[in-house]
Amino acid sequence: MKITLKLIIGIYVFILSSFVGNTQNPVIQTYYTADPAPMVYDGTVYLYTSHDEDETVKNFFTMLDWRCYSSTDMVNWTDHGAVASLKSFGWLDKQNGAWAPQCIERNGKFYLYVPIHGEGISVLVSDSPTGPFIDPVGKRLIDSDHIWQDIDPTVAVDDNGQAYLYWGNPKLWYVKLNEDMISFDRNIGENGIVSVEMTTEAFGSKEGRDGKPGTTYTEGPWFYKRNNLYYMVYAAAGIPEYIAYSTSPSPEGPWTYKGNIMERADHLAFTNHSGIIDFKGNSYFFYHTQELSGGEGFKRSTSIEQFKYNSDGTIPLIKPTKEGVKESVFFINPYTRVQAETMAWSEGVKTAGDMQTNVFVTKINQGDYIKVRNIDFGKGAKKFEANVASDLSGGSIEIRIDSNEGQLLGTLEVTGTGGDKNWKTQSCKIDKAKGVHDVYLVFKGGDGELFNFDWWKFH
Ligand code: FUB
Repeated sequence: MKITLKLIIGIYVFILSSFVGNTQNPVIQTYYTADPAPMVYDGTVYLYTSHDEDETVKNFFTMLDWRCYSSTDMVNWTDHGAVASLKSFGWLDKQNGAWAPQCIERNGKFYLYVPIHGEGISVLVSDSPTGPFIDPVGKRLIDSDHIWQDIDPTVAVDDNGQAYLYWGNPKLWYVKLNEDMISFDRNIGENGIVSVEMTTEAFGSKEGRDGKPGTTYTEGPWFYKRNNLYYMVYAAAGIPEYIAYSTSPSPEGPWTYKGNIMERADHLAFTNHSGIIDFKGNSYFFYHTQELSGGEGFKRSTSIEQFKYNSDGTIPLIKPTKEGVKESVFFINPYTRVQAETMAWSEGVKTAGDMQTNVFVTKINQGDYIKVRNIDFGKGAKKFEANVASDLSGGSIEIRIDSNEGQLLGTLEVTGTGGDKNWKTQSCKIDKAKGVHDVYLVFKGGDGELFNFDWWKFH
């Protein structure tokens, strides 16, 4: 291996971060984000999530929209806002039920498959992974007679071009999608819908809710192919749920039960829901917990663990951790605009807007902060600039490195801009910063909300 300066700096940052104890999970702190569905596209991971509202209504899942985040390094996530919602469907008269989504790209179009609890599974389409998504069908996609069981769609396109959509709780069904991805082959199963045989060989054994012998399969399937083996990962034996999986030599089964991936634990929620990807040579397991401040069974948040497949393709038991992904696979360049809503961790703040209206950081109060990991200052930065908006007198941004109380490089005094959407770029000199650091933007000011924050850049 070539020993380069970057490699030495990387090892230094890694060792340092192990000492200061990087907490990376849950990966989004500004909203509750459940049912993670990662998609790798064009060197970027897009993370689609359902969204548990801050206020739970009638002690049940309160879920109105689907959110999207992206990352190129697996530690800093950029918020793209709510990319679709129940309102995306003109025919739908529903105030709740935006459950677990999955998005997939085909021929330059992005298909977002979503369940609406009690209304079955529908699809939205966009020219961009971050929307806007529109309804190409005008009604639900899966027109089954078991609409309440039609949740948790998962989609993959096989090497021969055949796309499969699996879903279901507590049974598992699939359709073979046509190339348009918004209709399916009606010549198989029952009007196109194939019911998977739920045997204990396929999905493990557990006593069913009716007291009769059943399988562990419960919901939240995640279907994919890797090295000629097909995987079905799912929430099992609920509730509380753990994550188990089965494999098959073909996309249509027969499936063989392979056991647990993530066991139950007190700090996990009563549901769990997973997604798995390979990205830049590493494998990542996405799941949800109730670990974010204020979290509980109806306020869940996405976490990620890196893992390695065993040599025979089996998946090891994965432990939920607070540290999550330890090493980033990319350093952030601070000399181009970085969106303020790109962060590895934050305290106190929220984001607002969407990709069409501009996403920004808001609800900034005294003492809140944003952490951005692994910023490569190279030979040195001397100036910091930020695009901000404040209808009051503003506040300030302390630019610190390696901890929220770490070395102070400089302070940007944010002055009023005449409106909380009246964006102005303001700047300050900083002490020269060199090498790779985690940057903490710490907000200071008086009572109440200080300003909105759109992007930043070093010079
Ligand atoms: O988020 C609502 C439901 O809870 C999902 O559809 C299930 O997979 C479970 O996570």
